[in-house]
Amino acid sequence: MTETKPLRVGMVGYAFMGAAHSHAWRTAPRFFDLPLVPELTAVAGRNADGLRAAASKYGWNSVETDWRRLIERDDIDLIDICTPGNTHAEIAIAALEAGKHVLCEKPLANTVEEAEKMTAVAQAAAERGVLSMCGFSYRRTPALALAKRMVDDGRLGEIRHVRAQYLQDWLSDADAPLTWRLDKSKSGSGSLGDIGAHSIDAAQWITGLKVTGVSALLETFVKERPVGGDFVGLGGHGGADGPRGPVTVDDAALFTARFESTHDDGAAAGPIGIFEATRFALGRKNAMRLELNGTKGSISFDFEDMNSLQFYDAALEPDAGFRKIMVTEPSHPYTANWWPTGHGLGYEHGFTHQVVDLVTAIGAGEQPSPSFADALQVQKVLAAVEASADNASRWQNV
Ligand code: SOE
Repeated sequence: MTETKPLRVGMVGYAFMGAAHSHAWRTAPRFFDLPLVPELTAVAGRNADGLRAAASKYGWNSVETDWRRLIERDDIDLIDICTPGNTHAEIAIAALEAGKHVLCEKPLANTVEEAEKMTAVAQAAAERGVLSMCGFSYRRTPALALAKRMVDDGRLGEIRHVRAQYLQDWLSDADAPLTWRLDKSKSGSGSLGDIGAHSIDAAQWITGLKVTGVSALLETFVKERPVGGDFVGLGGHGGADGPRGPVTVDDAALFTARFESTHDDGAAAGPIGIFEATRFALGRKNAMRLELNGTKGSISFDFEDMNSLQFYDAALEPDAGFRKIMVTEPSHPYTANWWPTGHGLGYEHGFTHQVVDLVTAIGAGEQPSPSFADALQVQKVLAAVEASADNASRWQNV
């Protein structure tokens, strides 16, 4: 019995995404047969006490208070970047140039320029067998992976409409404190890049079509927030009368989009889309929703009911209505490795499936998906949305 080689991971950052990724690195080899066995070799962060606590809680073998040490160490094969967007380019480029595979959280970067540089370095590294992926984890939700399978199998026919909403409400309280997600120099944008990016990637991936143009509207409802306060989850509550700092990103993003056509001769237009991303949809906690309407059928997904997919099949009698598919059958994506039919999965499983697909691709020496080039396309859409919102003409080609 040959010993399976380890894949020694060095993770940068240990907050929410660090926790989700740690869980995924530990769990993936326990439920899936992988060509390499992930090892939680080291976690890096700036605060030594917080870092040691996280290493102990999530099971990392060692700590580094400077991420550059992870790049220098020869006992690390892959760098997992779970830090704010303004750090992605420097870390990913250094890691790839040092011959380490990279998993980088979304969005890939804070600007198209950074994303282009990262993509060029990643493509050169891939020729040396050094591979990379961007962490658009919702692709690994079984119901969305099933939607992709159904579109690819022609069950919806030609797609006419894409309707994507990503609704959260953790900033509805005007006194929720100023965090890095509200500082453009760190996050790049607000709801647009943090959650809208997921909708853009999922829509492009499932339809197989790129966005070619947008017309957008961005809004910042609360212009200043408390500098400190009790941070709870992503938001929390700061003092109403303490010092306040400026919010420099969007609170909500709305945009229409055109997708490329499947007809090279331009005989028919591609799908048209409408996107909404906000953290002010009071009562909506993590409602990542996607509906596609095609010529043969429609699908509708809501992450707040993530183990099911609504499907309307035009081939059935018109009054058949939408059917609720419980995406828990062994024939569905990823589900055979977990529980018997009907028992369902959670948010964290998307990250575990992301590790499964990444490690499987690395083991096979194949380009993982989404690549940095796929993530660059999302970055171009984000930039076009911002340019359109800033531009009176409102229409921006991507
Ligand atoms: C916050 O909006 C957030 O944590 C995003 O940053 C994640 O990408 C998403 O999976 C959940 O919500």
